[in-house]
Amino acid sequence: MSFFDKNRDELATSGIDRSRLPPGQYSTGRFPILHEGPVPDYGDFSNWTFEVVGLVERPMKFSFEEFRSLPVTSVLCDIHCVTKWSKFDTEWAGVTVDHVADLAGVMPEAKFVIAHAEFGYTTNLPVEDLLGHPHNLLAYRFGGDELEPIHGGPLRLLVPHLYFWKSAKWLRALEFVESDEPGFWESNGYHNYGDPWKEQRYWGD
Ligand SMILES: Nc1nc2c(c(=O)[nH]1)N[C@H]1C(S)=C(S)[C@@H](COP(=O)(O)O)O[C@H]1N2
Ligand SMILES: [Mo]
Repeated sequence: MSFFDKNRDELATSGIDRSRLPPGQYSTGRFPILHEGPVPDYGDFSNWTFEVVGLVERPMKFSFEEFRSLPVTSVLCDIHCVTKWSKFDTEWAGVTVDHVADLAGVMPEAKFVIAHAEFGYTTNLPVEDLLGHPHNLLAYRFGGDELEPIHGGPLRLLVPHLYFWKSAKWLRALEFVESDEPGFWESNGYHNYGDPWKEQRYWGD
């Protein structure tokens, strides 16, 4: 029996319905670390900001303290990485994307969003995949603790219904735009959309 088949069977014994595992994935209890480039060091966060820009009625710029004073929501979700690991029942807390989008007032012309992270990392997704999904979070806590810098602290995007590369670590801005622009991995061979249930891993899948 292959590693993948065995892993899928083992899920049942841990009480997890195997239908929660997308095709070609295996479940892990670990939390692998995957990113391009260095981990930013923000010191006391006095220079850190988070912005909502582009096609919005009210562009937003939050300081660290301003962002942390927004209402906190907890999310329990499964995450799926294109490198084939999935992790079940991950616990996050932060501000819902919808809350911040409502503050900014996203214009109807906005069709896509570019998530901008530290050091120029970007990822793109359709507006309808960003807004109106209660699990989509601007996350700064994981498993009850402050999100570690190595996993994207002090702020990462969480879009659990797409492959995890869309969940940009060290998020600094959301930019609403009219036309799509492939982000970092999307320009380097990954699928433009990245639906784990359709195994949209690479261009052409
Ligand atoms: N800023 C930034 N965010 C990123 C990446 C990156 O290279 N830079 N890699 C993505 C990829 S490919 C994955 S699988 C996840 C990994 O998140 P983790 O290290 O917390 O598991 O982060 C995503 N977010
Ligand atoms: Mo990834």
